[in-house]
Amino acid sequence: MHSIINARLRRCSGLFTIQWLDGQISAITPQPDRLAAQADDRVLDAQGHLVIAPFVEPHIHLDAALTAGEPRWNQSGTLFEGIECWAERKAMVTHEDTKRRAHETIRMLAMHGIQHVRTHVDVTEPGLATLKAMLEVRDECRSTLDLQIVAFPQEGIESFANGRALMTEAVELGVDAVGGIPHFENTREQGVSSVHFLMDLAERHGRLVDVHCDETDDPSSRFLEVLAEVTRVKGMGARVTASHTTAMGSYDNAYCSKLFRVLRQAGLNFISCPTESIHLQGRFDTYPKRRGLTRVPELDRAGLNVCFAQDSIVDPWYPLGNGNIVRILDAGLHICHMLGYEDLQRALDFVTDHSAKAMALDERYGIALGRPANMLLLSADSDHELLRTQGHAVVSIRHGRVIMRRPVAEAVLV
Ligand code: 17E
Ligand code: FE2
Repeated sequence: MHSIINARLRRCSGLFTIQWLDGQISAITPQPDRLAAQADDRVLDAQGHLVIAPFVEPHIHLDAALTAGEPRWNQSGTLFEGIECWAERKAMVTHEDTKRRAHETIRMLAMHGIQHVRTHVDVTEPGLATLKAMLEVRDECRSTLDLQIVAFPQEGIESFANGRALMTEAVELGVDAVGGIPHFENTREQGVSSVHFLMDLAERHGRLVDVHCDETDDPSSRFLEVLAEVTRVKGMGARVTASHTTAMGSYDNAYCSKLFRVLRQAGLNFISCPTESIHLQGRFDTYPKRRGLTRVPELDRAGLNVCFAQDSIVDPWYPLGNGNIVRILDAGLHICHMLGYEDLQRALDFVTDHSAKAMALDERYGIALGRPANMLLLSADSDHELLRTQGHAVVSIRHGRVIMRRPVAEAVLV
């Protein structure tokens, strides 16, 4: 295939023809009229539907995917019991088991039009066998998607034996980003020192940062201010992401008005995992029950970059999931009171451009001349309509080749 006709582009009126050559977009031409379908299998007729850059999954745990119930189910539904179940499953992981589950999950993501993925990989494991398996997966899946790996200290940096050394070794093995989990460290001081440690490590080795930060309903979990301030001082804003920050849903407004000043100065990115957080948070409440999400619309209105992610697929923290990021967007918009007209016009930003920005994909992403010919044909002609119809990516093109087709079946009333 080398072109798409009758394509609608987001934020543009009219229809377009998109052409590519040697895996790169070579022309984007406005069409004065709708073109007749051609009997040429090198030309795809978009029929007026949207053509967009691929969906992005900026936060998932591929190493734990497809392990729910092994060896036991998370009965309380809390983050902490999830971590305990995972510690038991982790003791049984093998190289082949990790790779098989990761590849199977990557196939689910690709079937939903995702071509860029950031996965956290647990490095609180002496020997780092899981990380070594995932580094192989990163190479093996290149024809399907681009994978970024975060060194994620699930059981802490300061409160896990040799935590600092494991993080350093993970960076030397070639991870793309450095992670953290300050709210899980044994003390507030350890949480703070873990953030300083991981930021220095990332700066020294030129890596991105993505921290599980304040993933709790505890309003006194305030590590985001530390992460943001260190980010500001180091001038690393575009390269740093705070994931979850669910405690912000429990901070009072007076503290948030001060916090947001620091966040704006730092300019870091945010990732919210709405299905995961609505499931894991609020667990210590009776009624009223907190939603347990960060302040997504407020961060967005403050000019900060926010995106949505899946986090889990059938793991100790979340028993569902199928790779469909549009389902996550749907849930996120509902939970965050973001079904207003303006939000629906631009809803896909939260699973495309914003996520690409958080992953620092830069020139590797977007429908523009000279960029990789990576794109999706959607089943609808607007963001609003895709959500309303619970639509899908129906064709996924990568480096100019079709890698996924989804037949669209319509119900017939009889
Ligand atoms: N680990 C963690 O600390 N938090 C999560 N939401 C998941 C794993 C999925
Ligand atoms: Fe996570």
